[in-house]
Amino acid sequence: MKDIAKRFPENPLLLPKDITPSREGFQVICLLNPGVFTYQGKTWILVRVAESIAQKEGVIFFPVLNATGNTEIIEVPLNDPDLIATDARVINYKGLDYLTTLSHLRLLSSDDGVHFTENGDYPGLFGSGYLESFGIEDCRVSKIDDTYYLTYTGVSNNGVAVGLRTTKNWQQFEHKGLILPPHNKDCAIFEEKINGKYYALHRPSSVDLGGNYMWLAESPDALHWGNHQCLIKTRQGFWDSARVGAGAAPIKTEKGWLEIYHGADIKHRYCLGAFLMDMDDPSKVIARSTEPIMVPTETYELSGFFGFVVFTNGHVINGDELTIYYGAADEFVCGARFSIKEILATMDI
Ligand code: MAN
Repeated sequence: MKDIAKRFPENPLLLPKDITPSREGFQVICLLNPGVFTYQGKTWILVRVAESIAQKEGVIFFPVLNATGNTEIIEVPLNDPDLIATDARVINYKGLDYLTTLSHLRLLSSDDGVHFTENGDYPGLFGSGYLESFGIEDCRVSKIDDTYYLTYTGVSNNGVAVGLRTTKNWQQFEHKGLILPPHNKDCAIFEEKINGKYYALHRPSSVDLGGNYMWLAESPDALHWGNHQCLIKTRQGFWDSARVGAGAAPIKTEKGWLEIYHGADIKHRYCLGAFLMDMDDPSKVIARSTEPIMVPTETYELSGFFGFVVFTNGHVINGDELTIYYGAADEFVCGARFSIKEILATMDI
């Protein structure tokens, strides 16, 4: 299927081998889903680094952080009847879920938006505390005034939830704890207050009634969130029939707030789409794309750690040009450009 993304010819921009593991004995398995921001004239990505240790035949190892912040390795024989390992990302052992990899976030910067390098002055961000013992993932970065708000997925055996850290200089961070309890992820804070309030998109999951829908919340201080409203649902028979979740912060356009989001179907194919919210009242959805604006089509999107995935949670805007950075096949970092006008033209406004 043809889409309207103009992929970088240099894709994939980053592969797991381009990053040094966080500690000896670890291997980087995936580099994915970067948050994006500009700082000191450069483009920065806060990339999710998913690590594990070298696997041995007949055994599965999975790393978790313990209470002191050190890594522990859990080892289970593959033929253990209490082990269910059918998804590359998650396993179930003795009735409990674990992740096959442990993620942290790494800062890389670039002058041209294509070639990214790490700089020792900006260390990585790691899970901390018992609510992040399975790592931190998929960070959205929103800048409001001179503060960067980092909303990320904190994972532990207590559930999958949204954590917040803030920074002004990318060297000192304030840990604000969980702002949305499990099960919740894909949280993006609007980069401007609307009528004096902060707004955020987020994705709680409700398995019995409801589903994996996108919600809107408001807050007086970006810490305490309330007045939750259900905004965007999955659509049966569509490319976004199983789950939907916000990308990065909404983009302010003449027509309203434009959000690029991911939608997955029951076969776990992840595409990107868009919807538009009213400028003064984002709980009003004005339009939504019927067809995806980006579909996994390239080899690096179709095959990798978890194939058939394009997933974005970071972008840079320059006039009409939207540059998204995205995780391809849950393994590589890639880039693509769009015209904002062209995205808006795909929607019935
Ligand atoms: C899903 C996937 C994984 C992720 C877990 C926890 O299974 O998105 O990549 O690690 O959720 O967030």
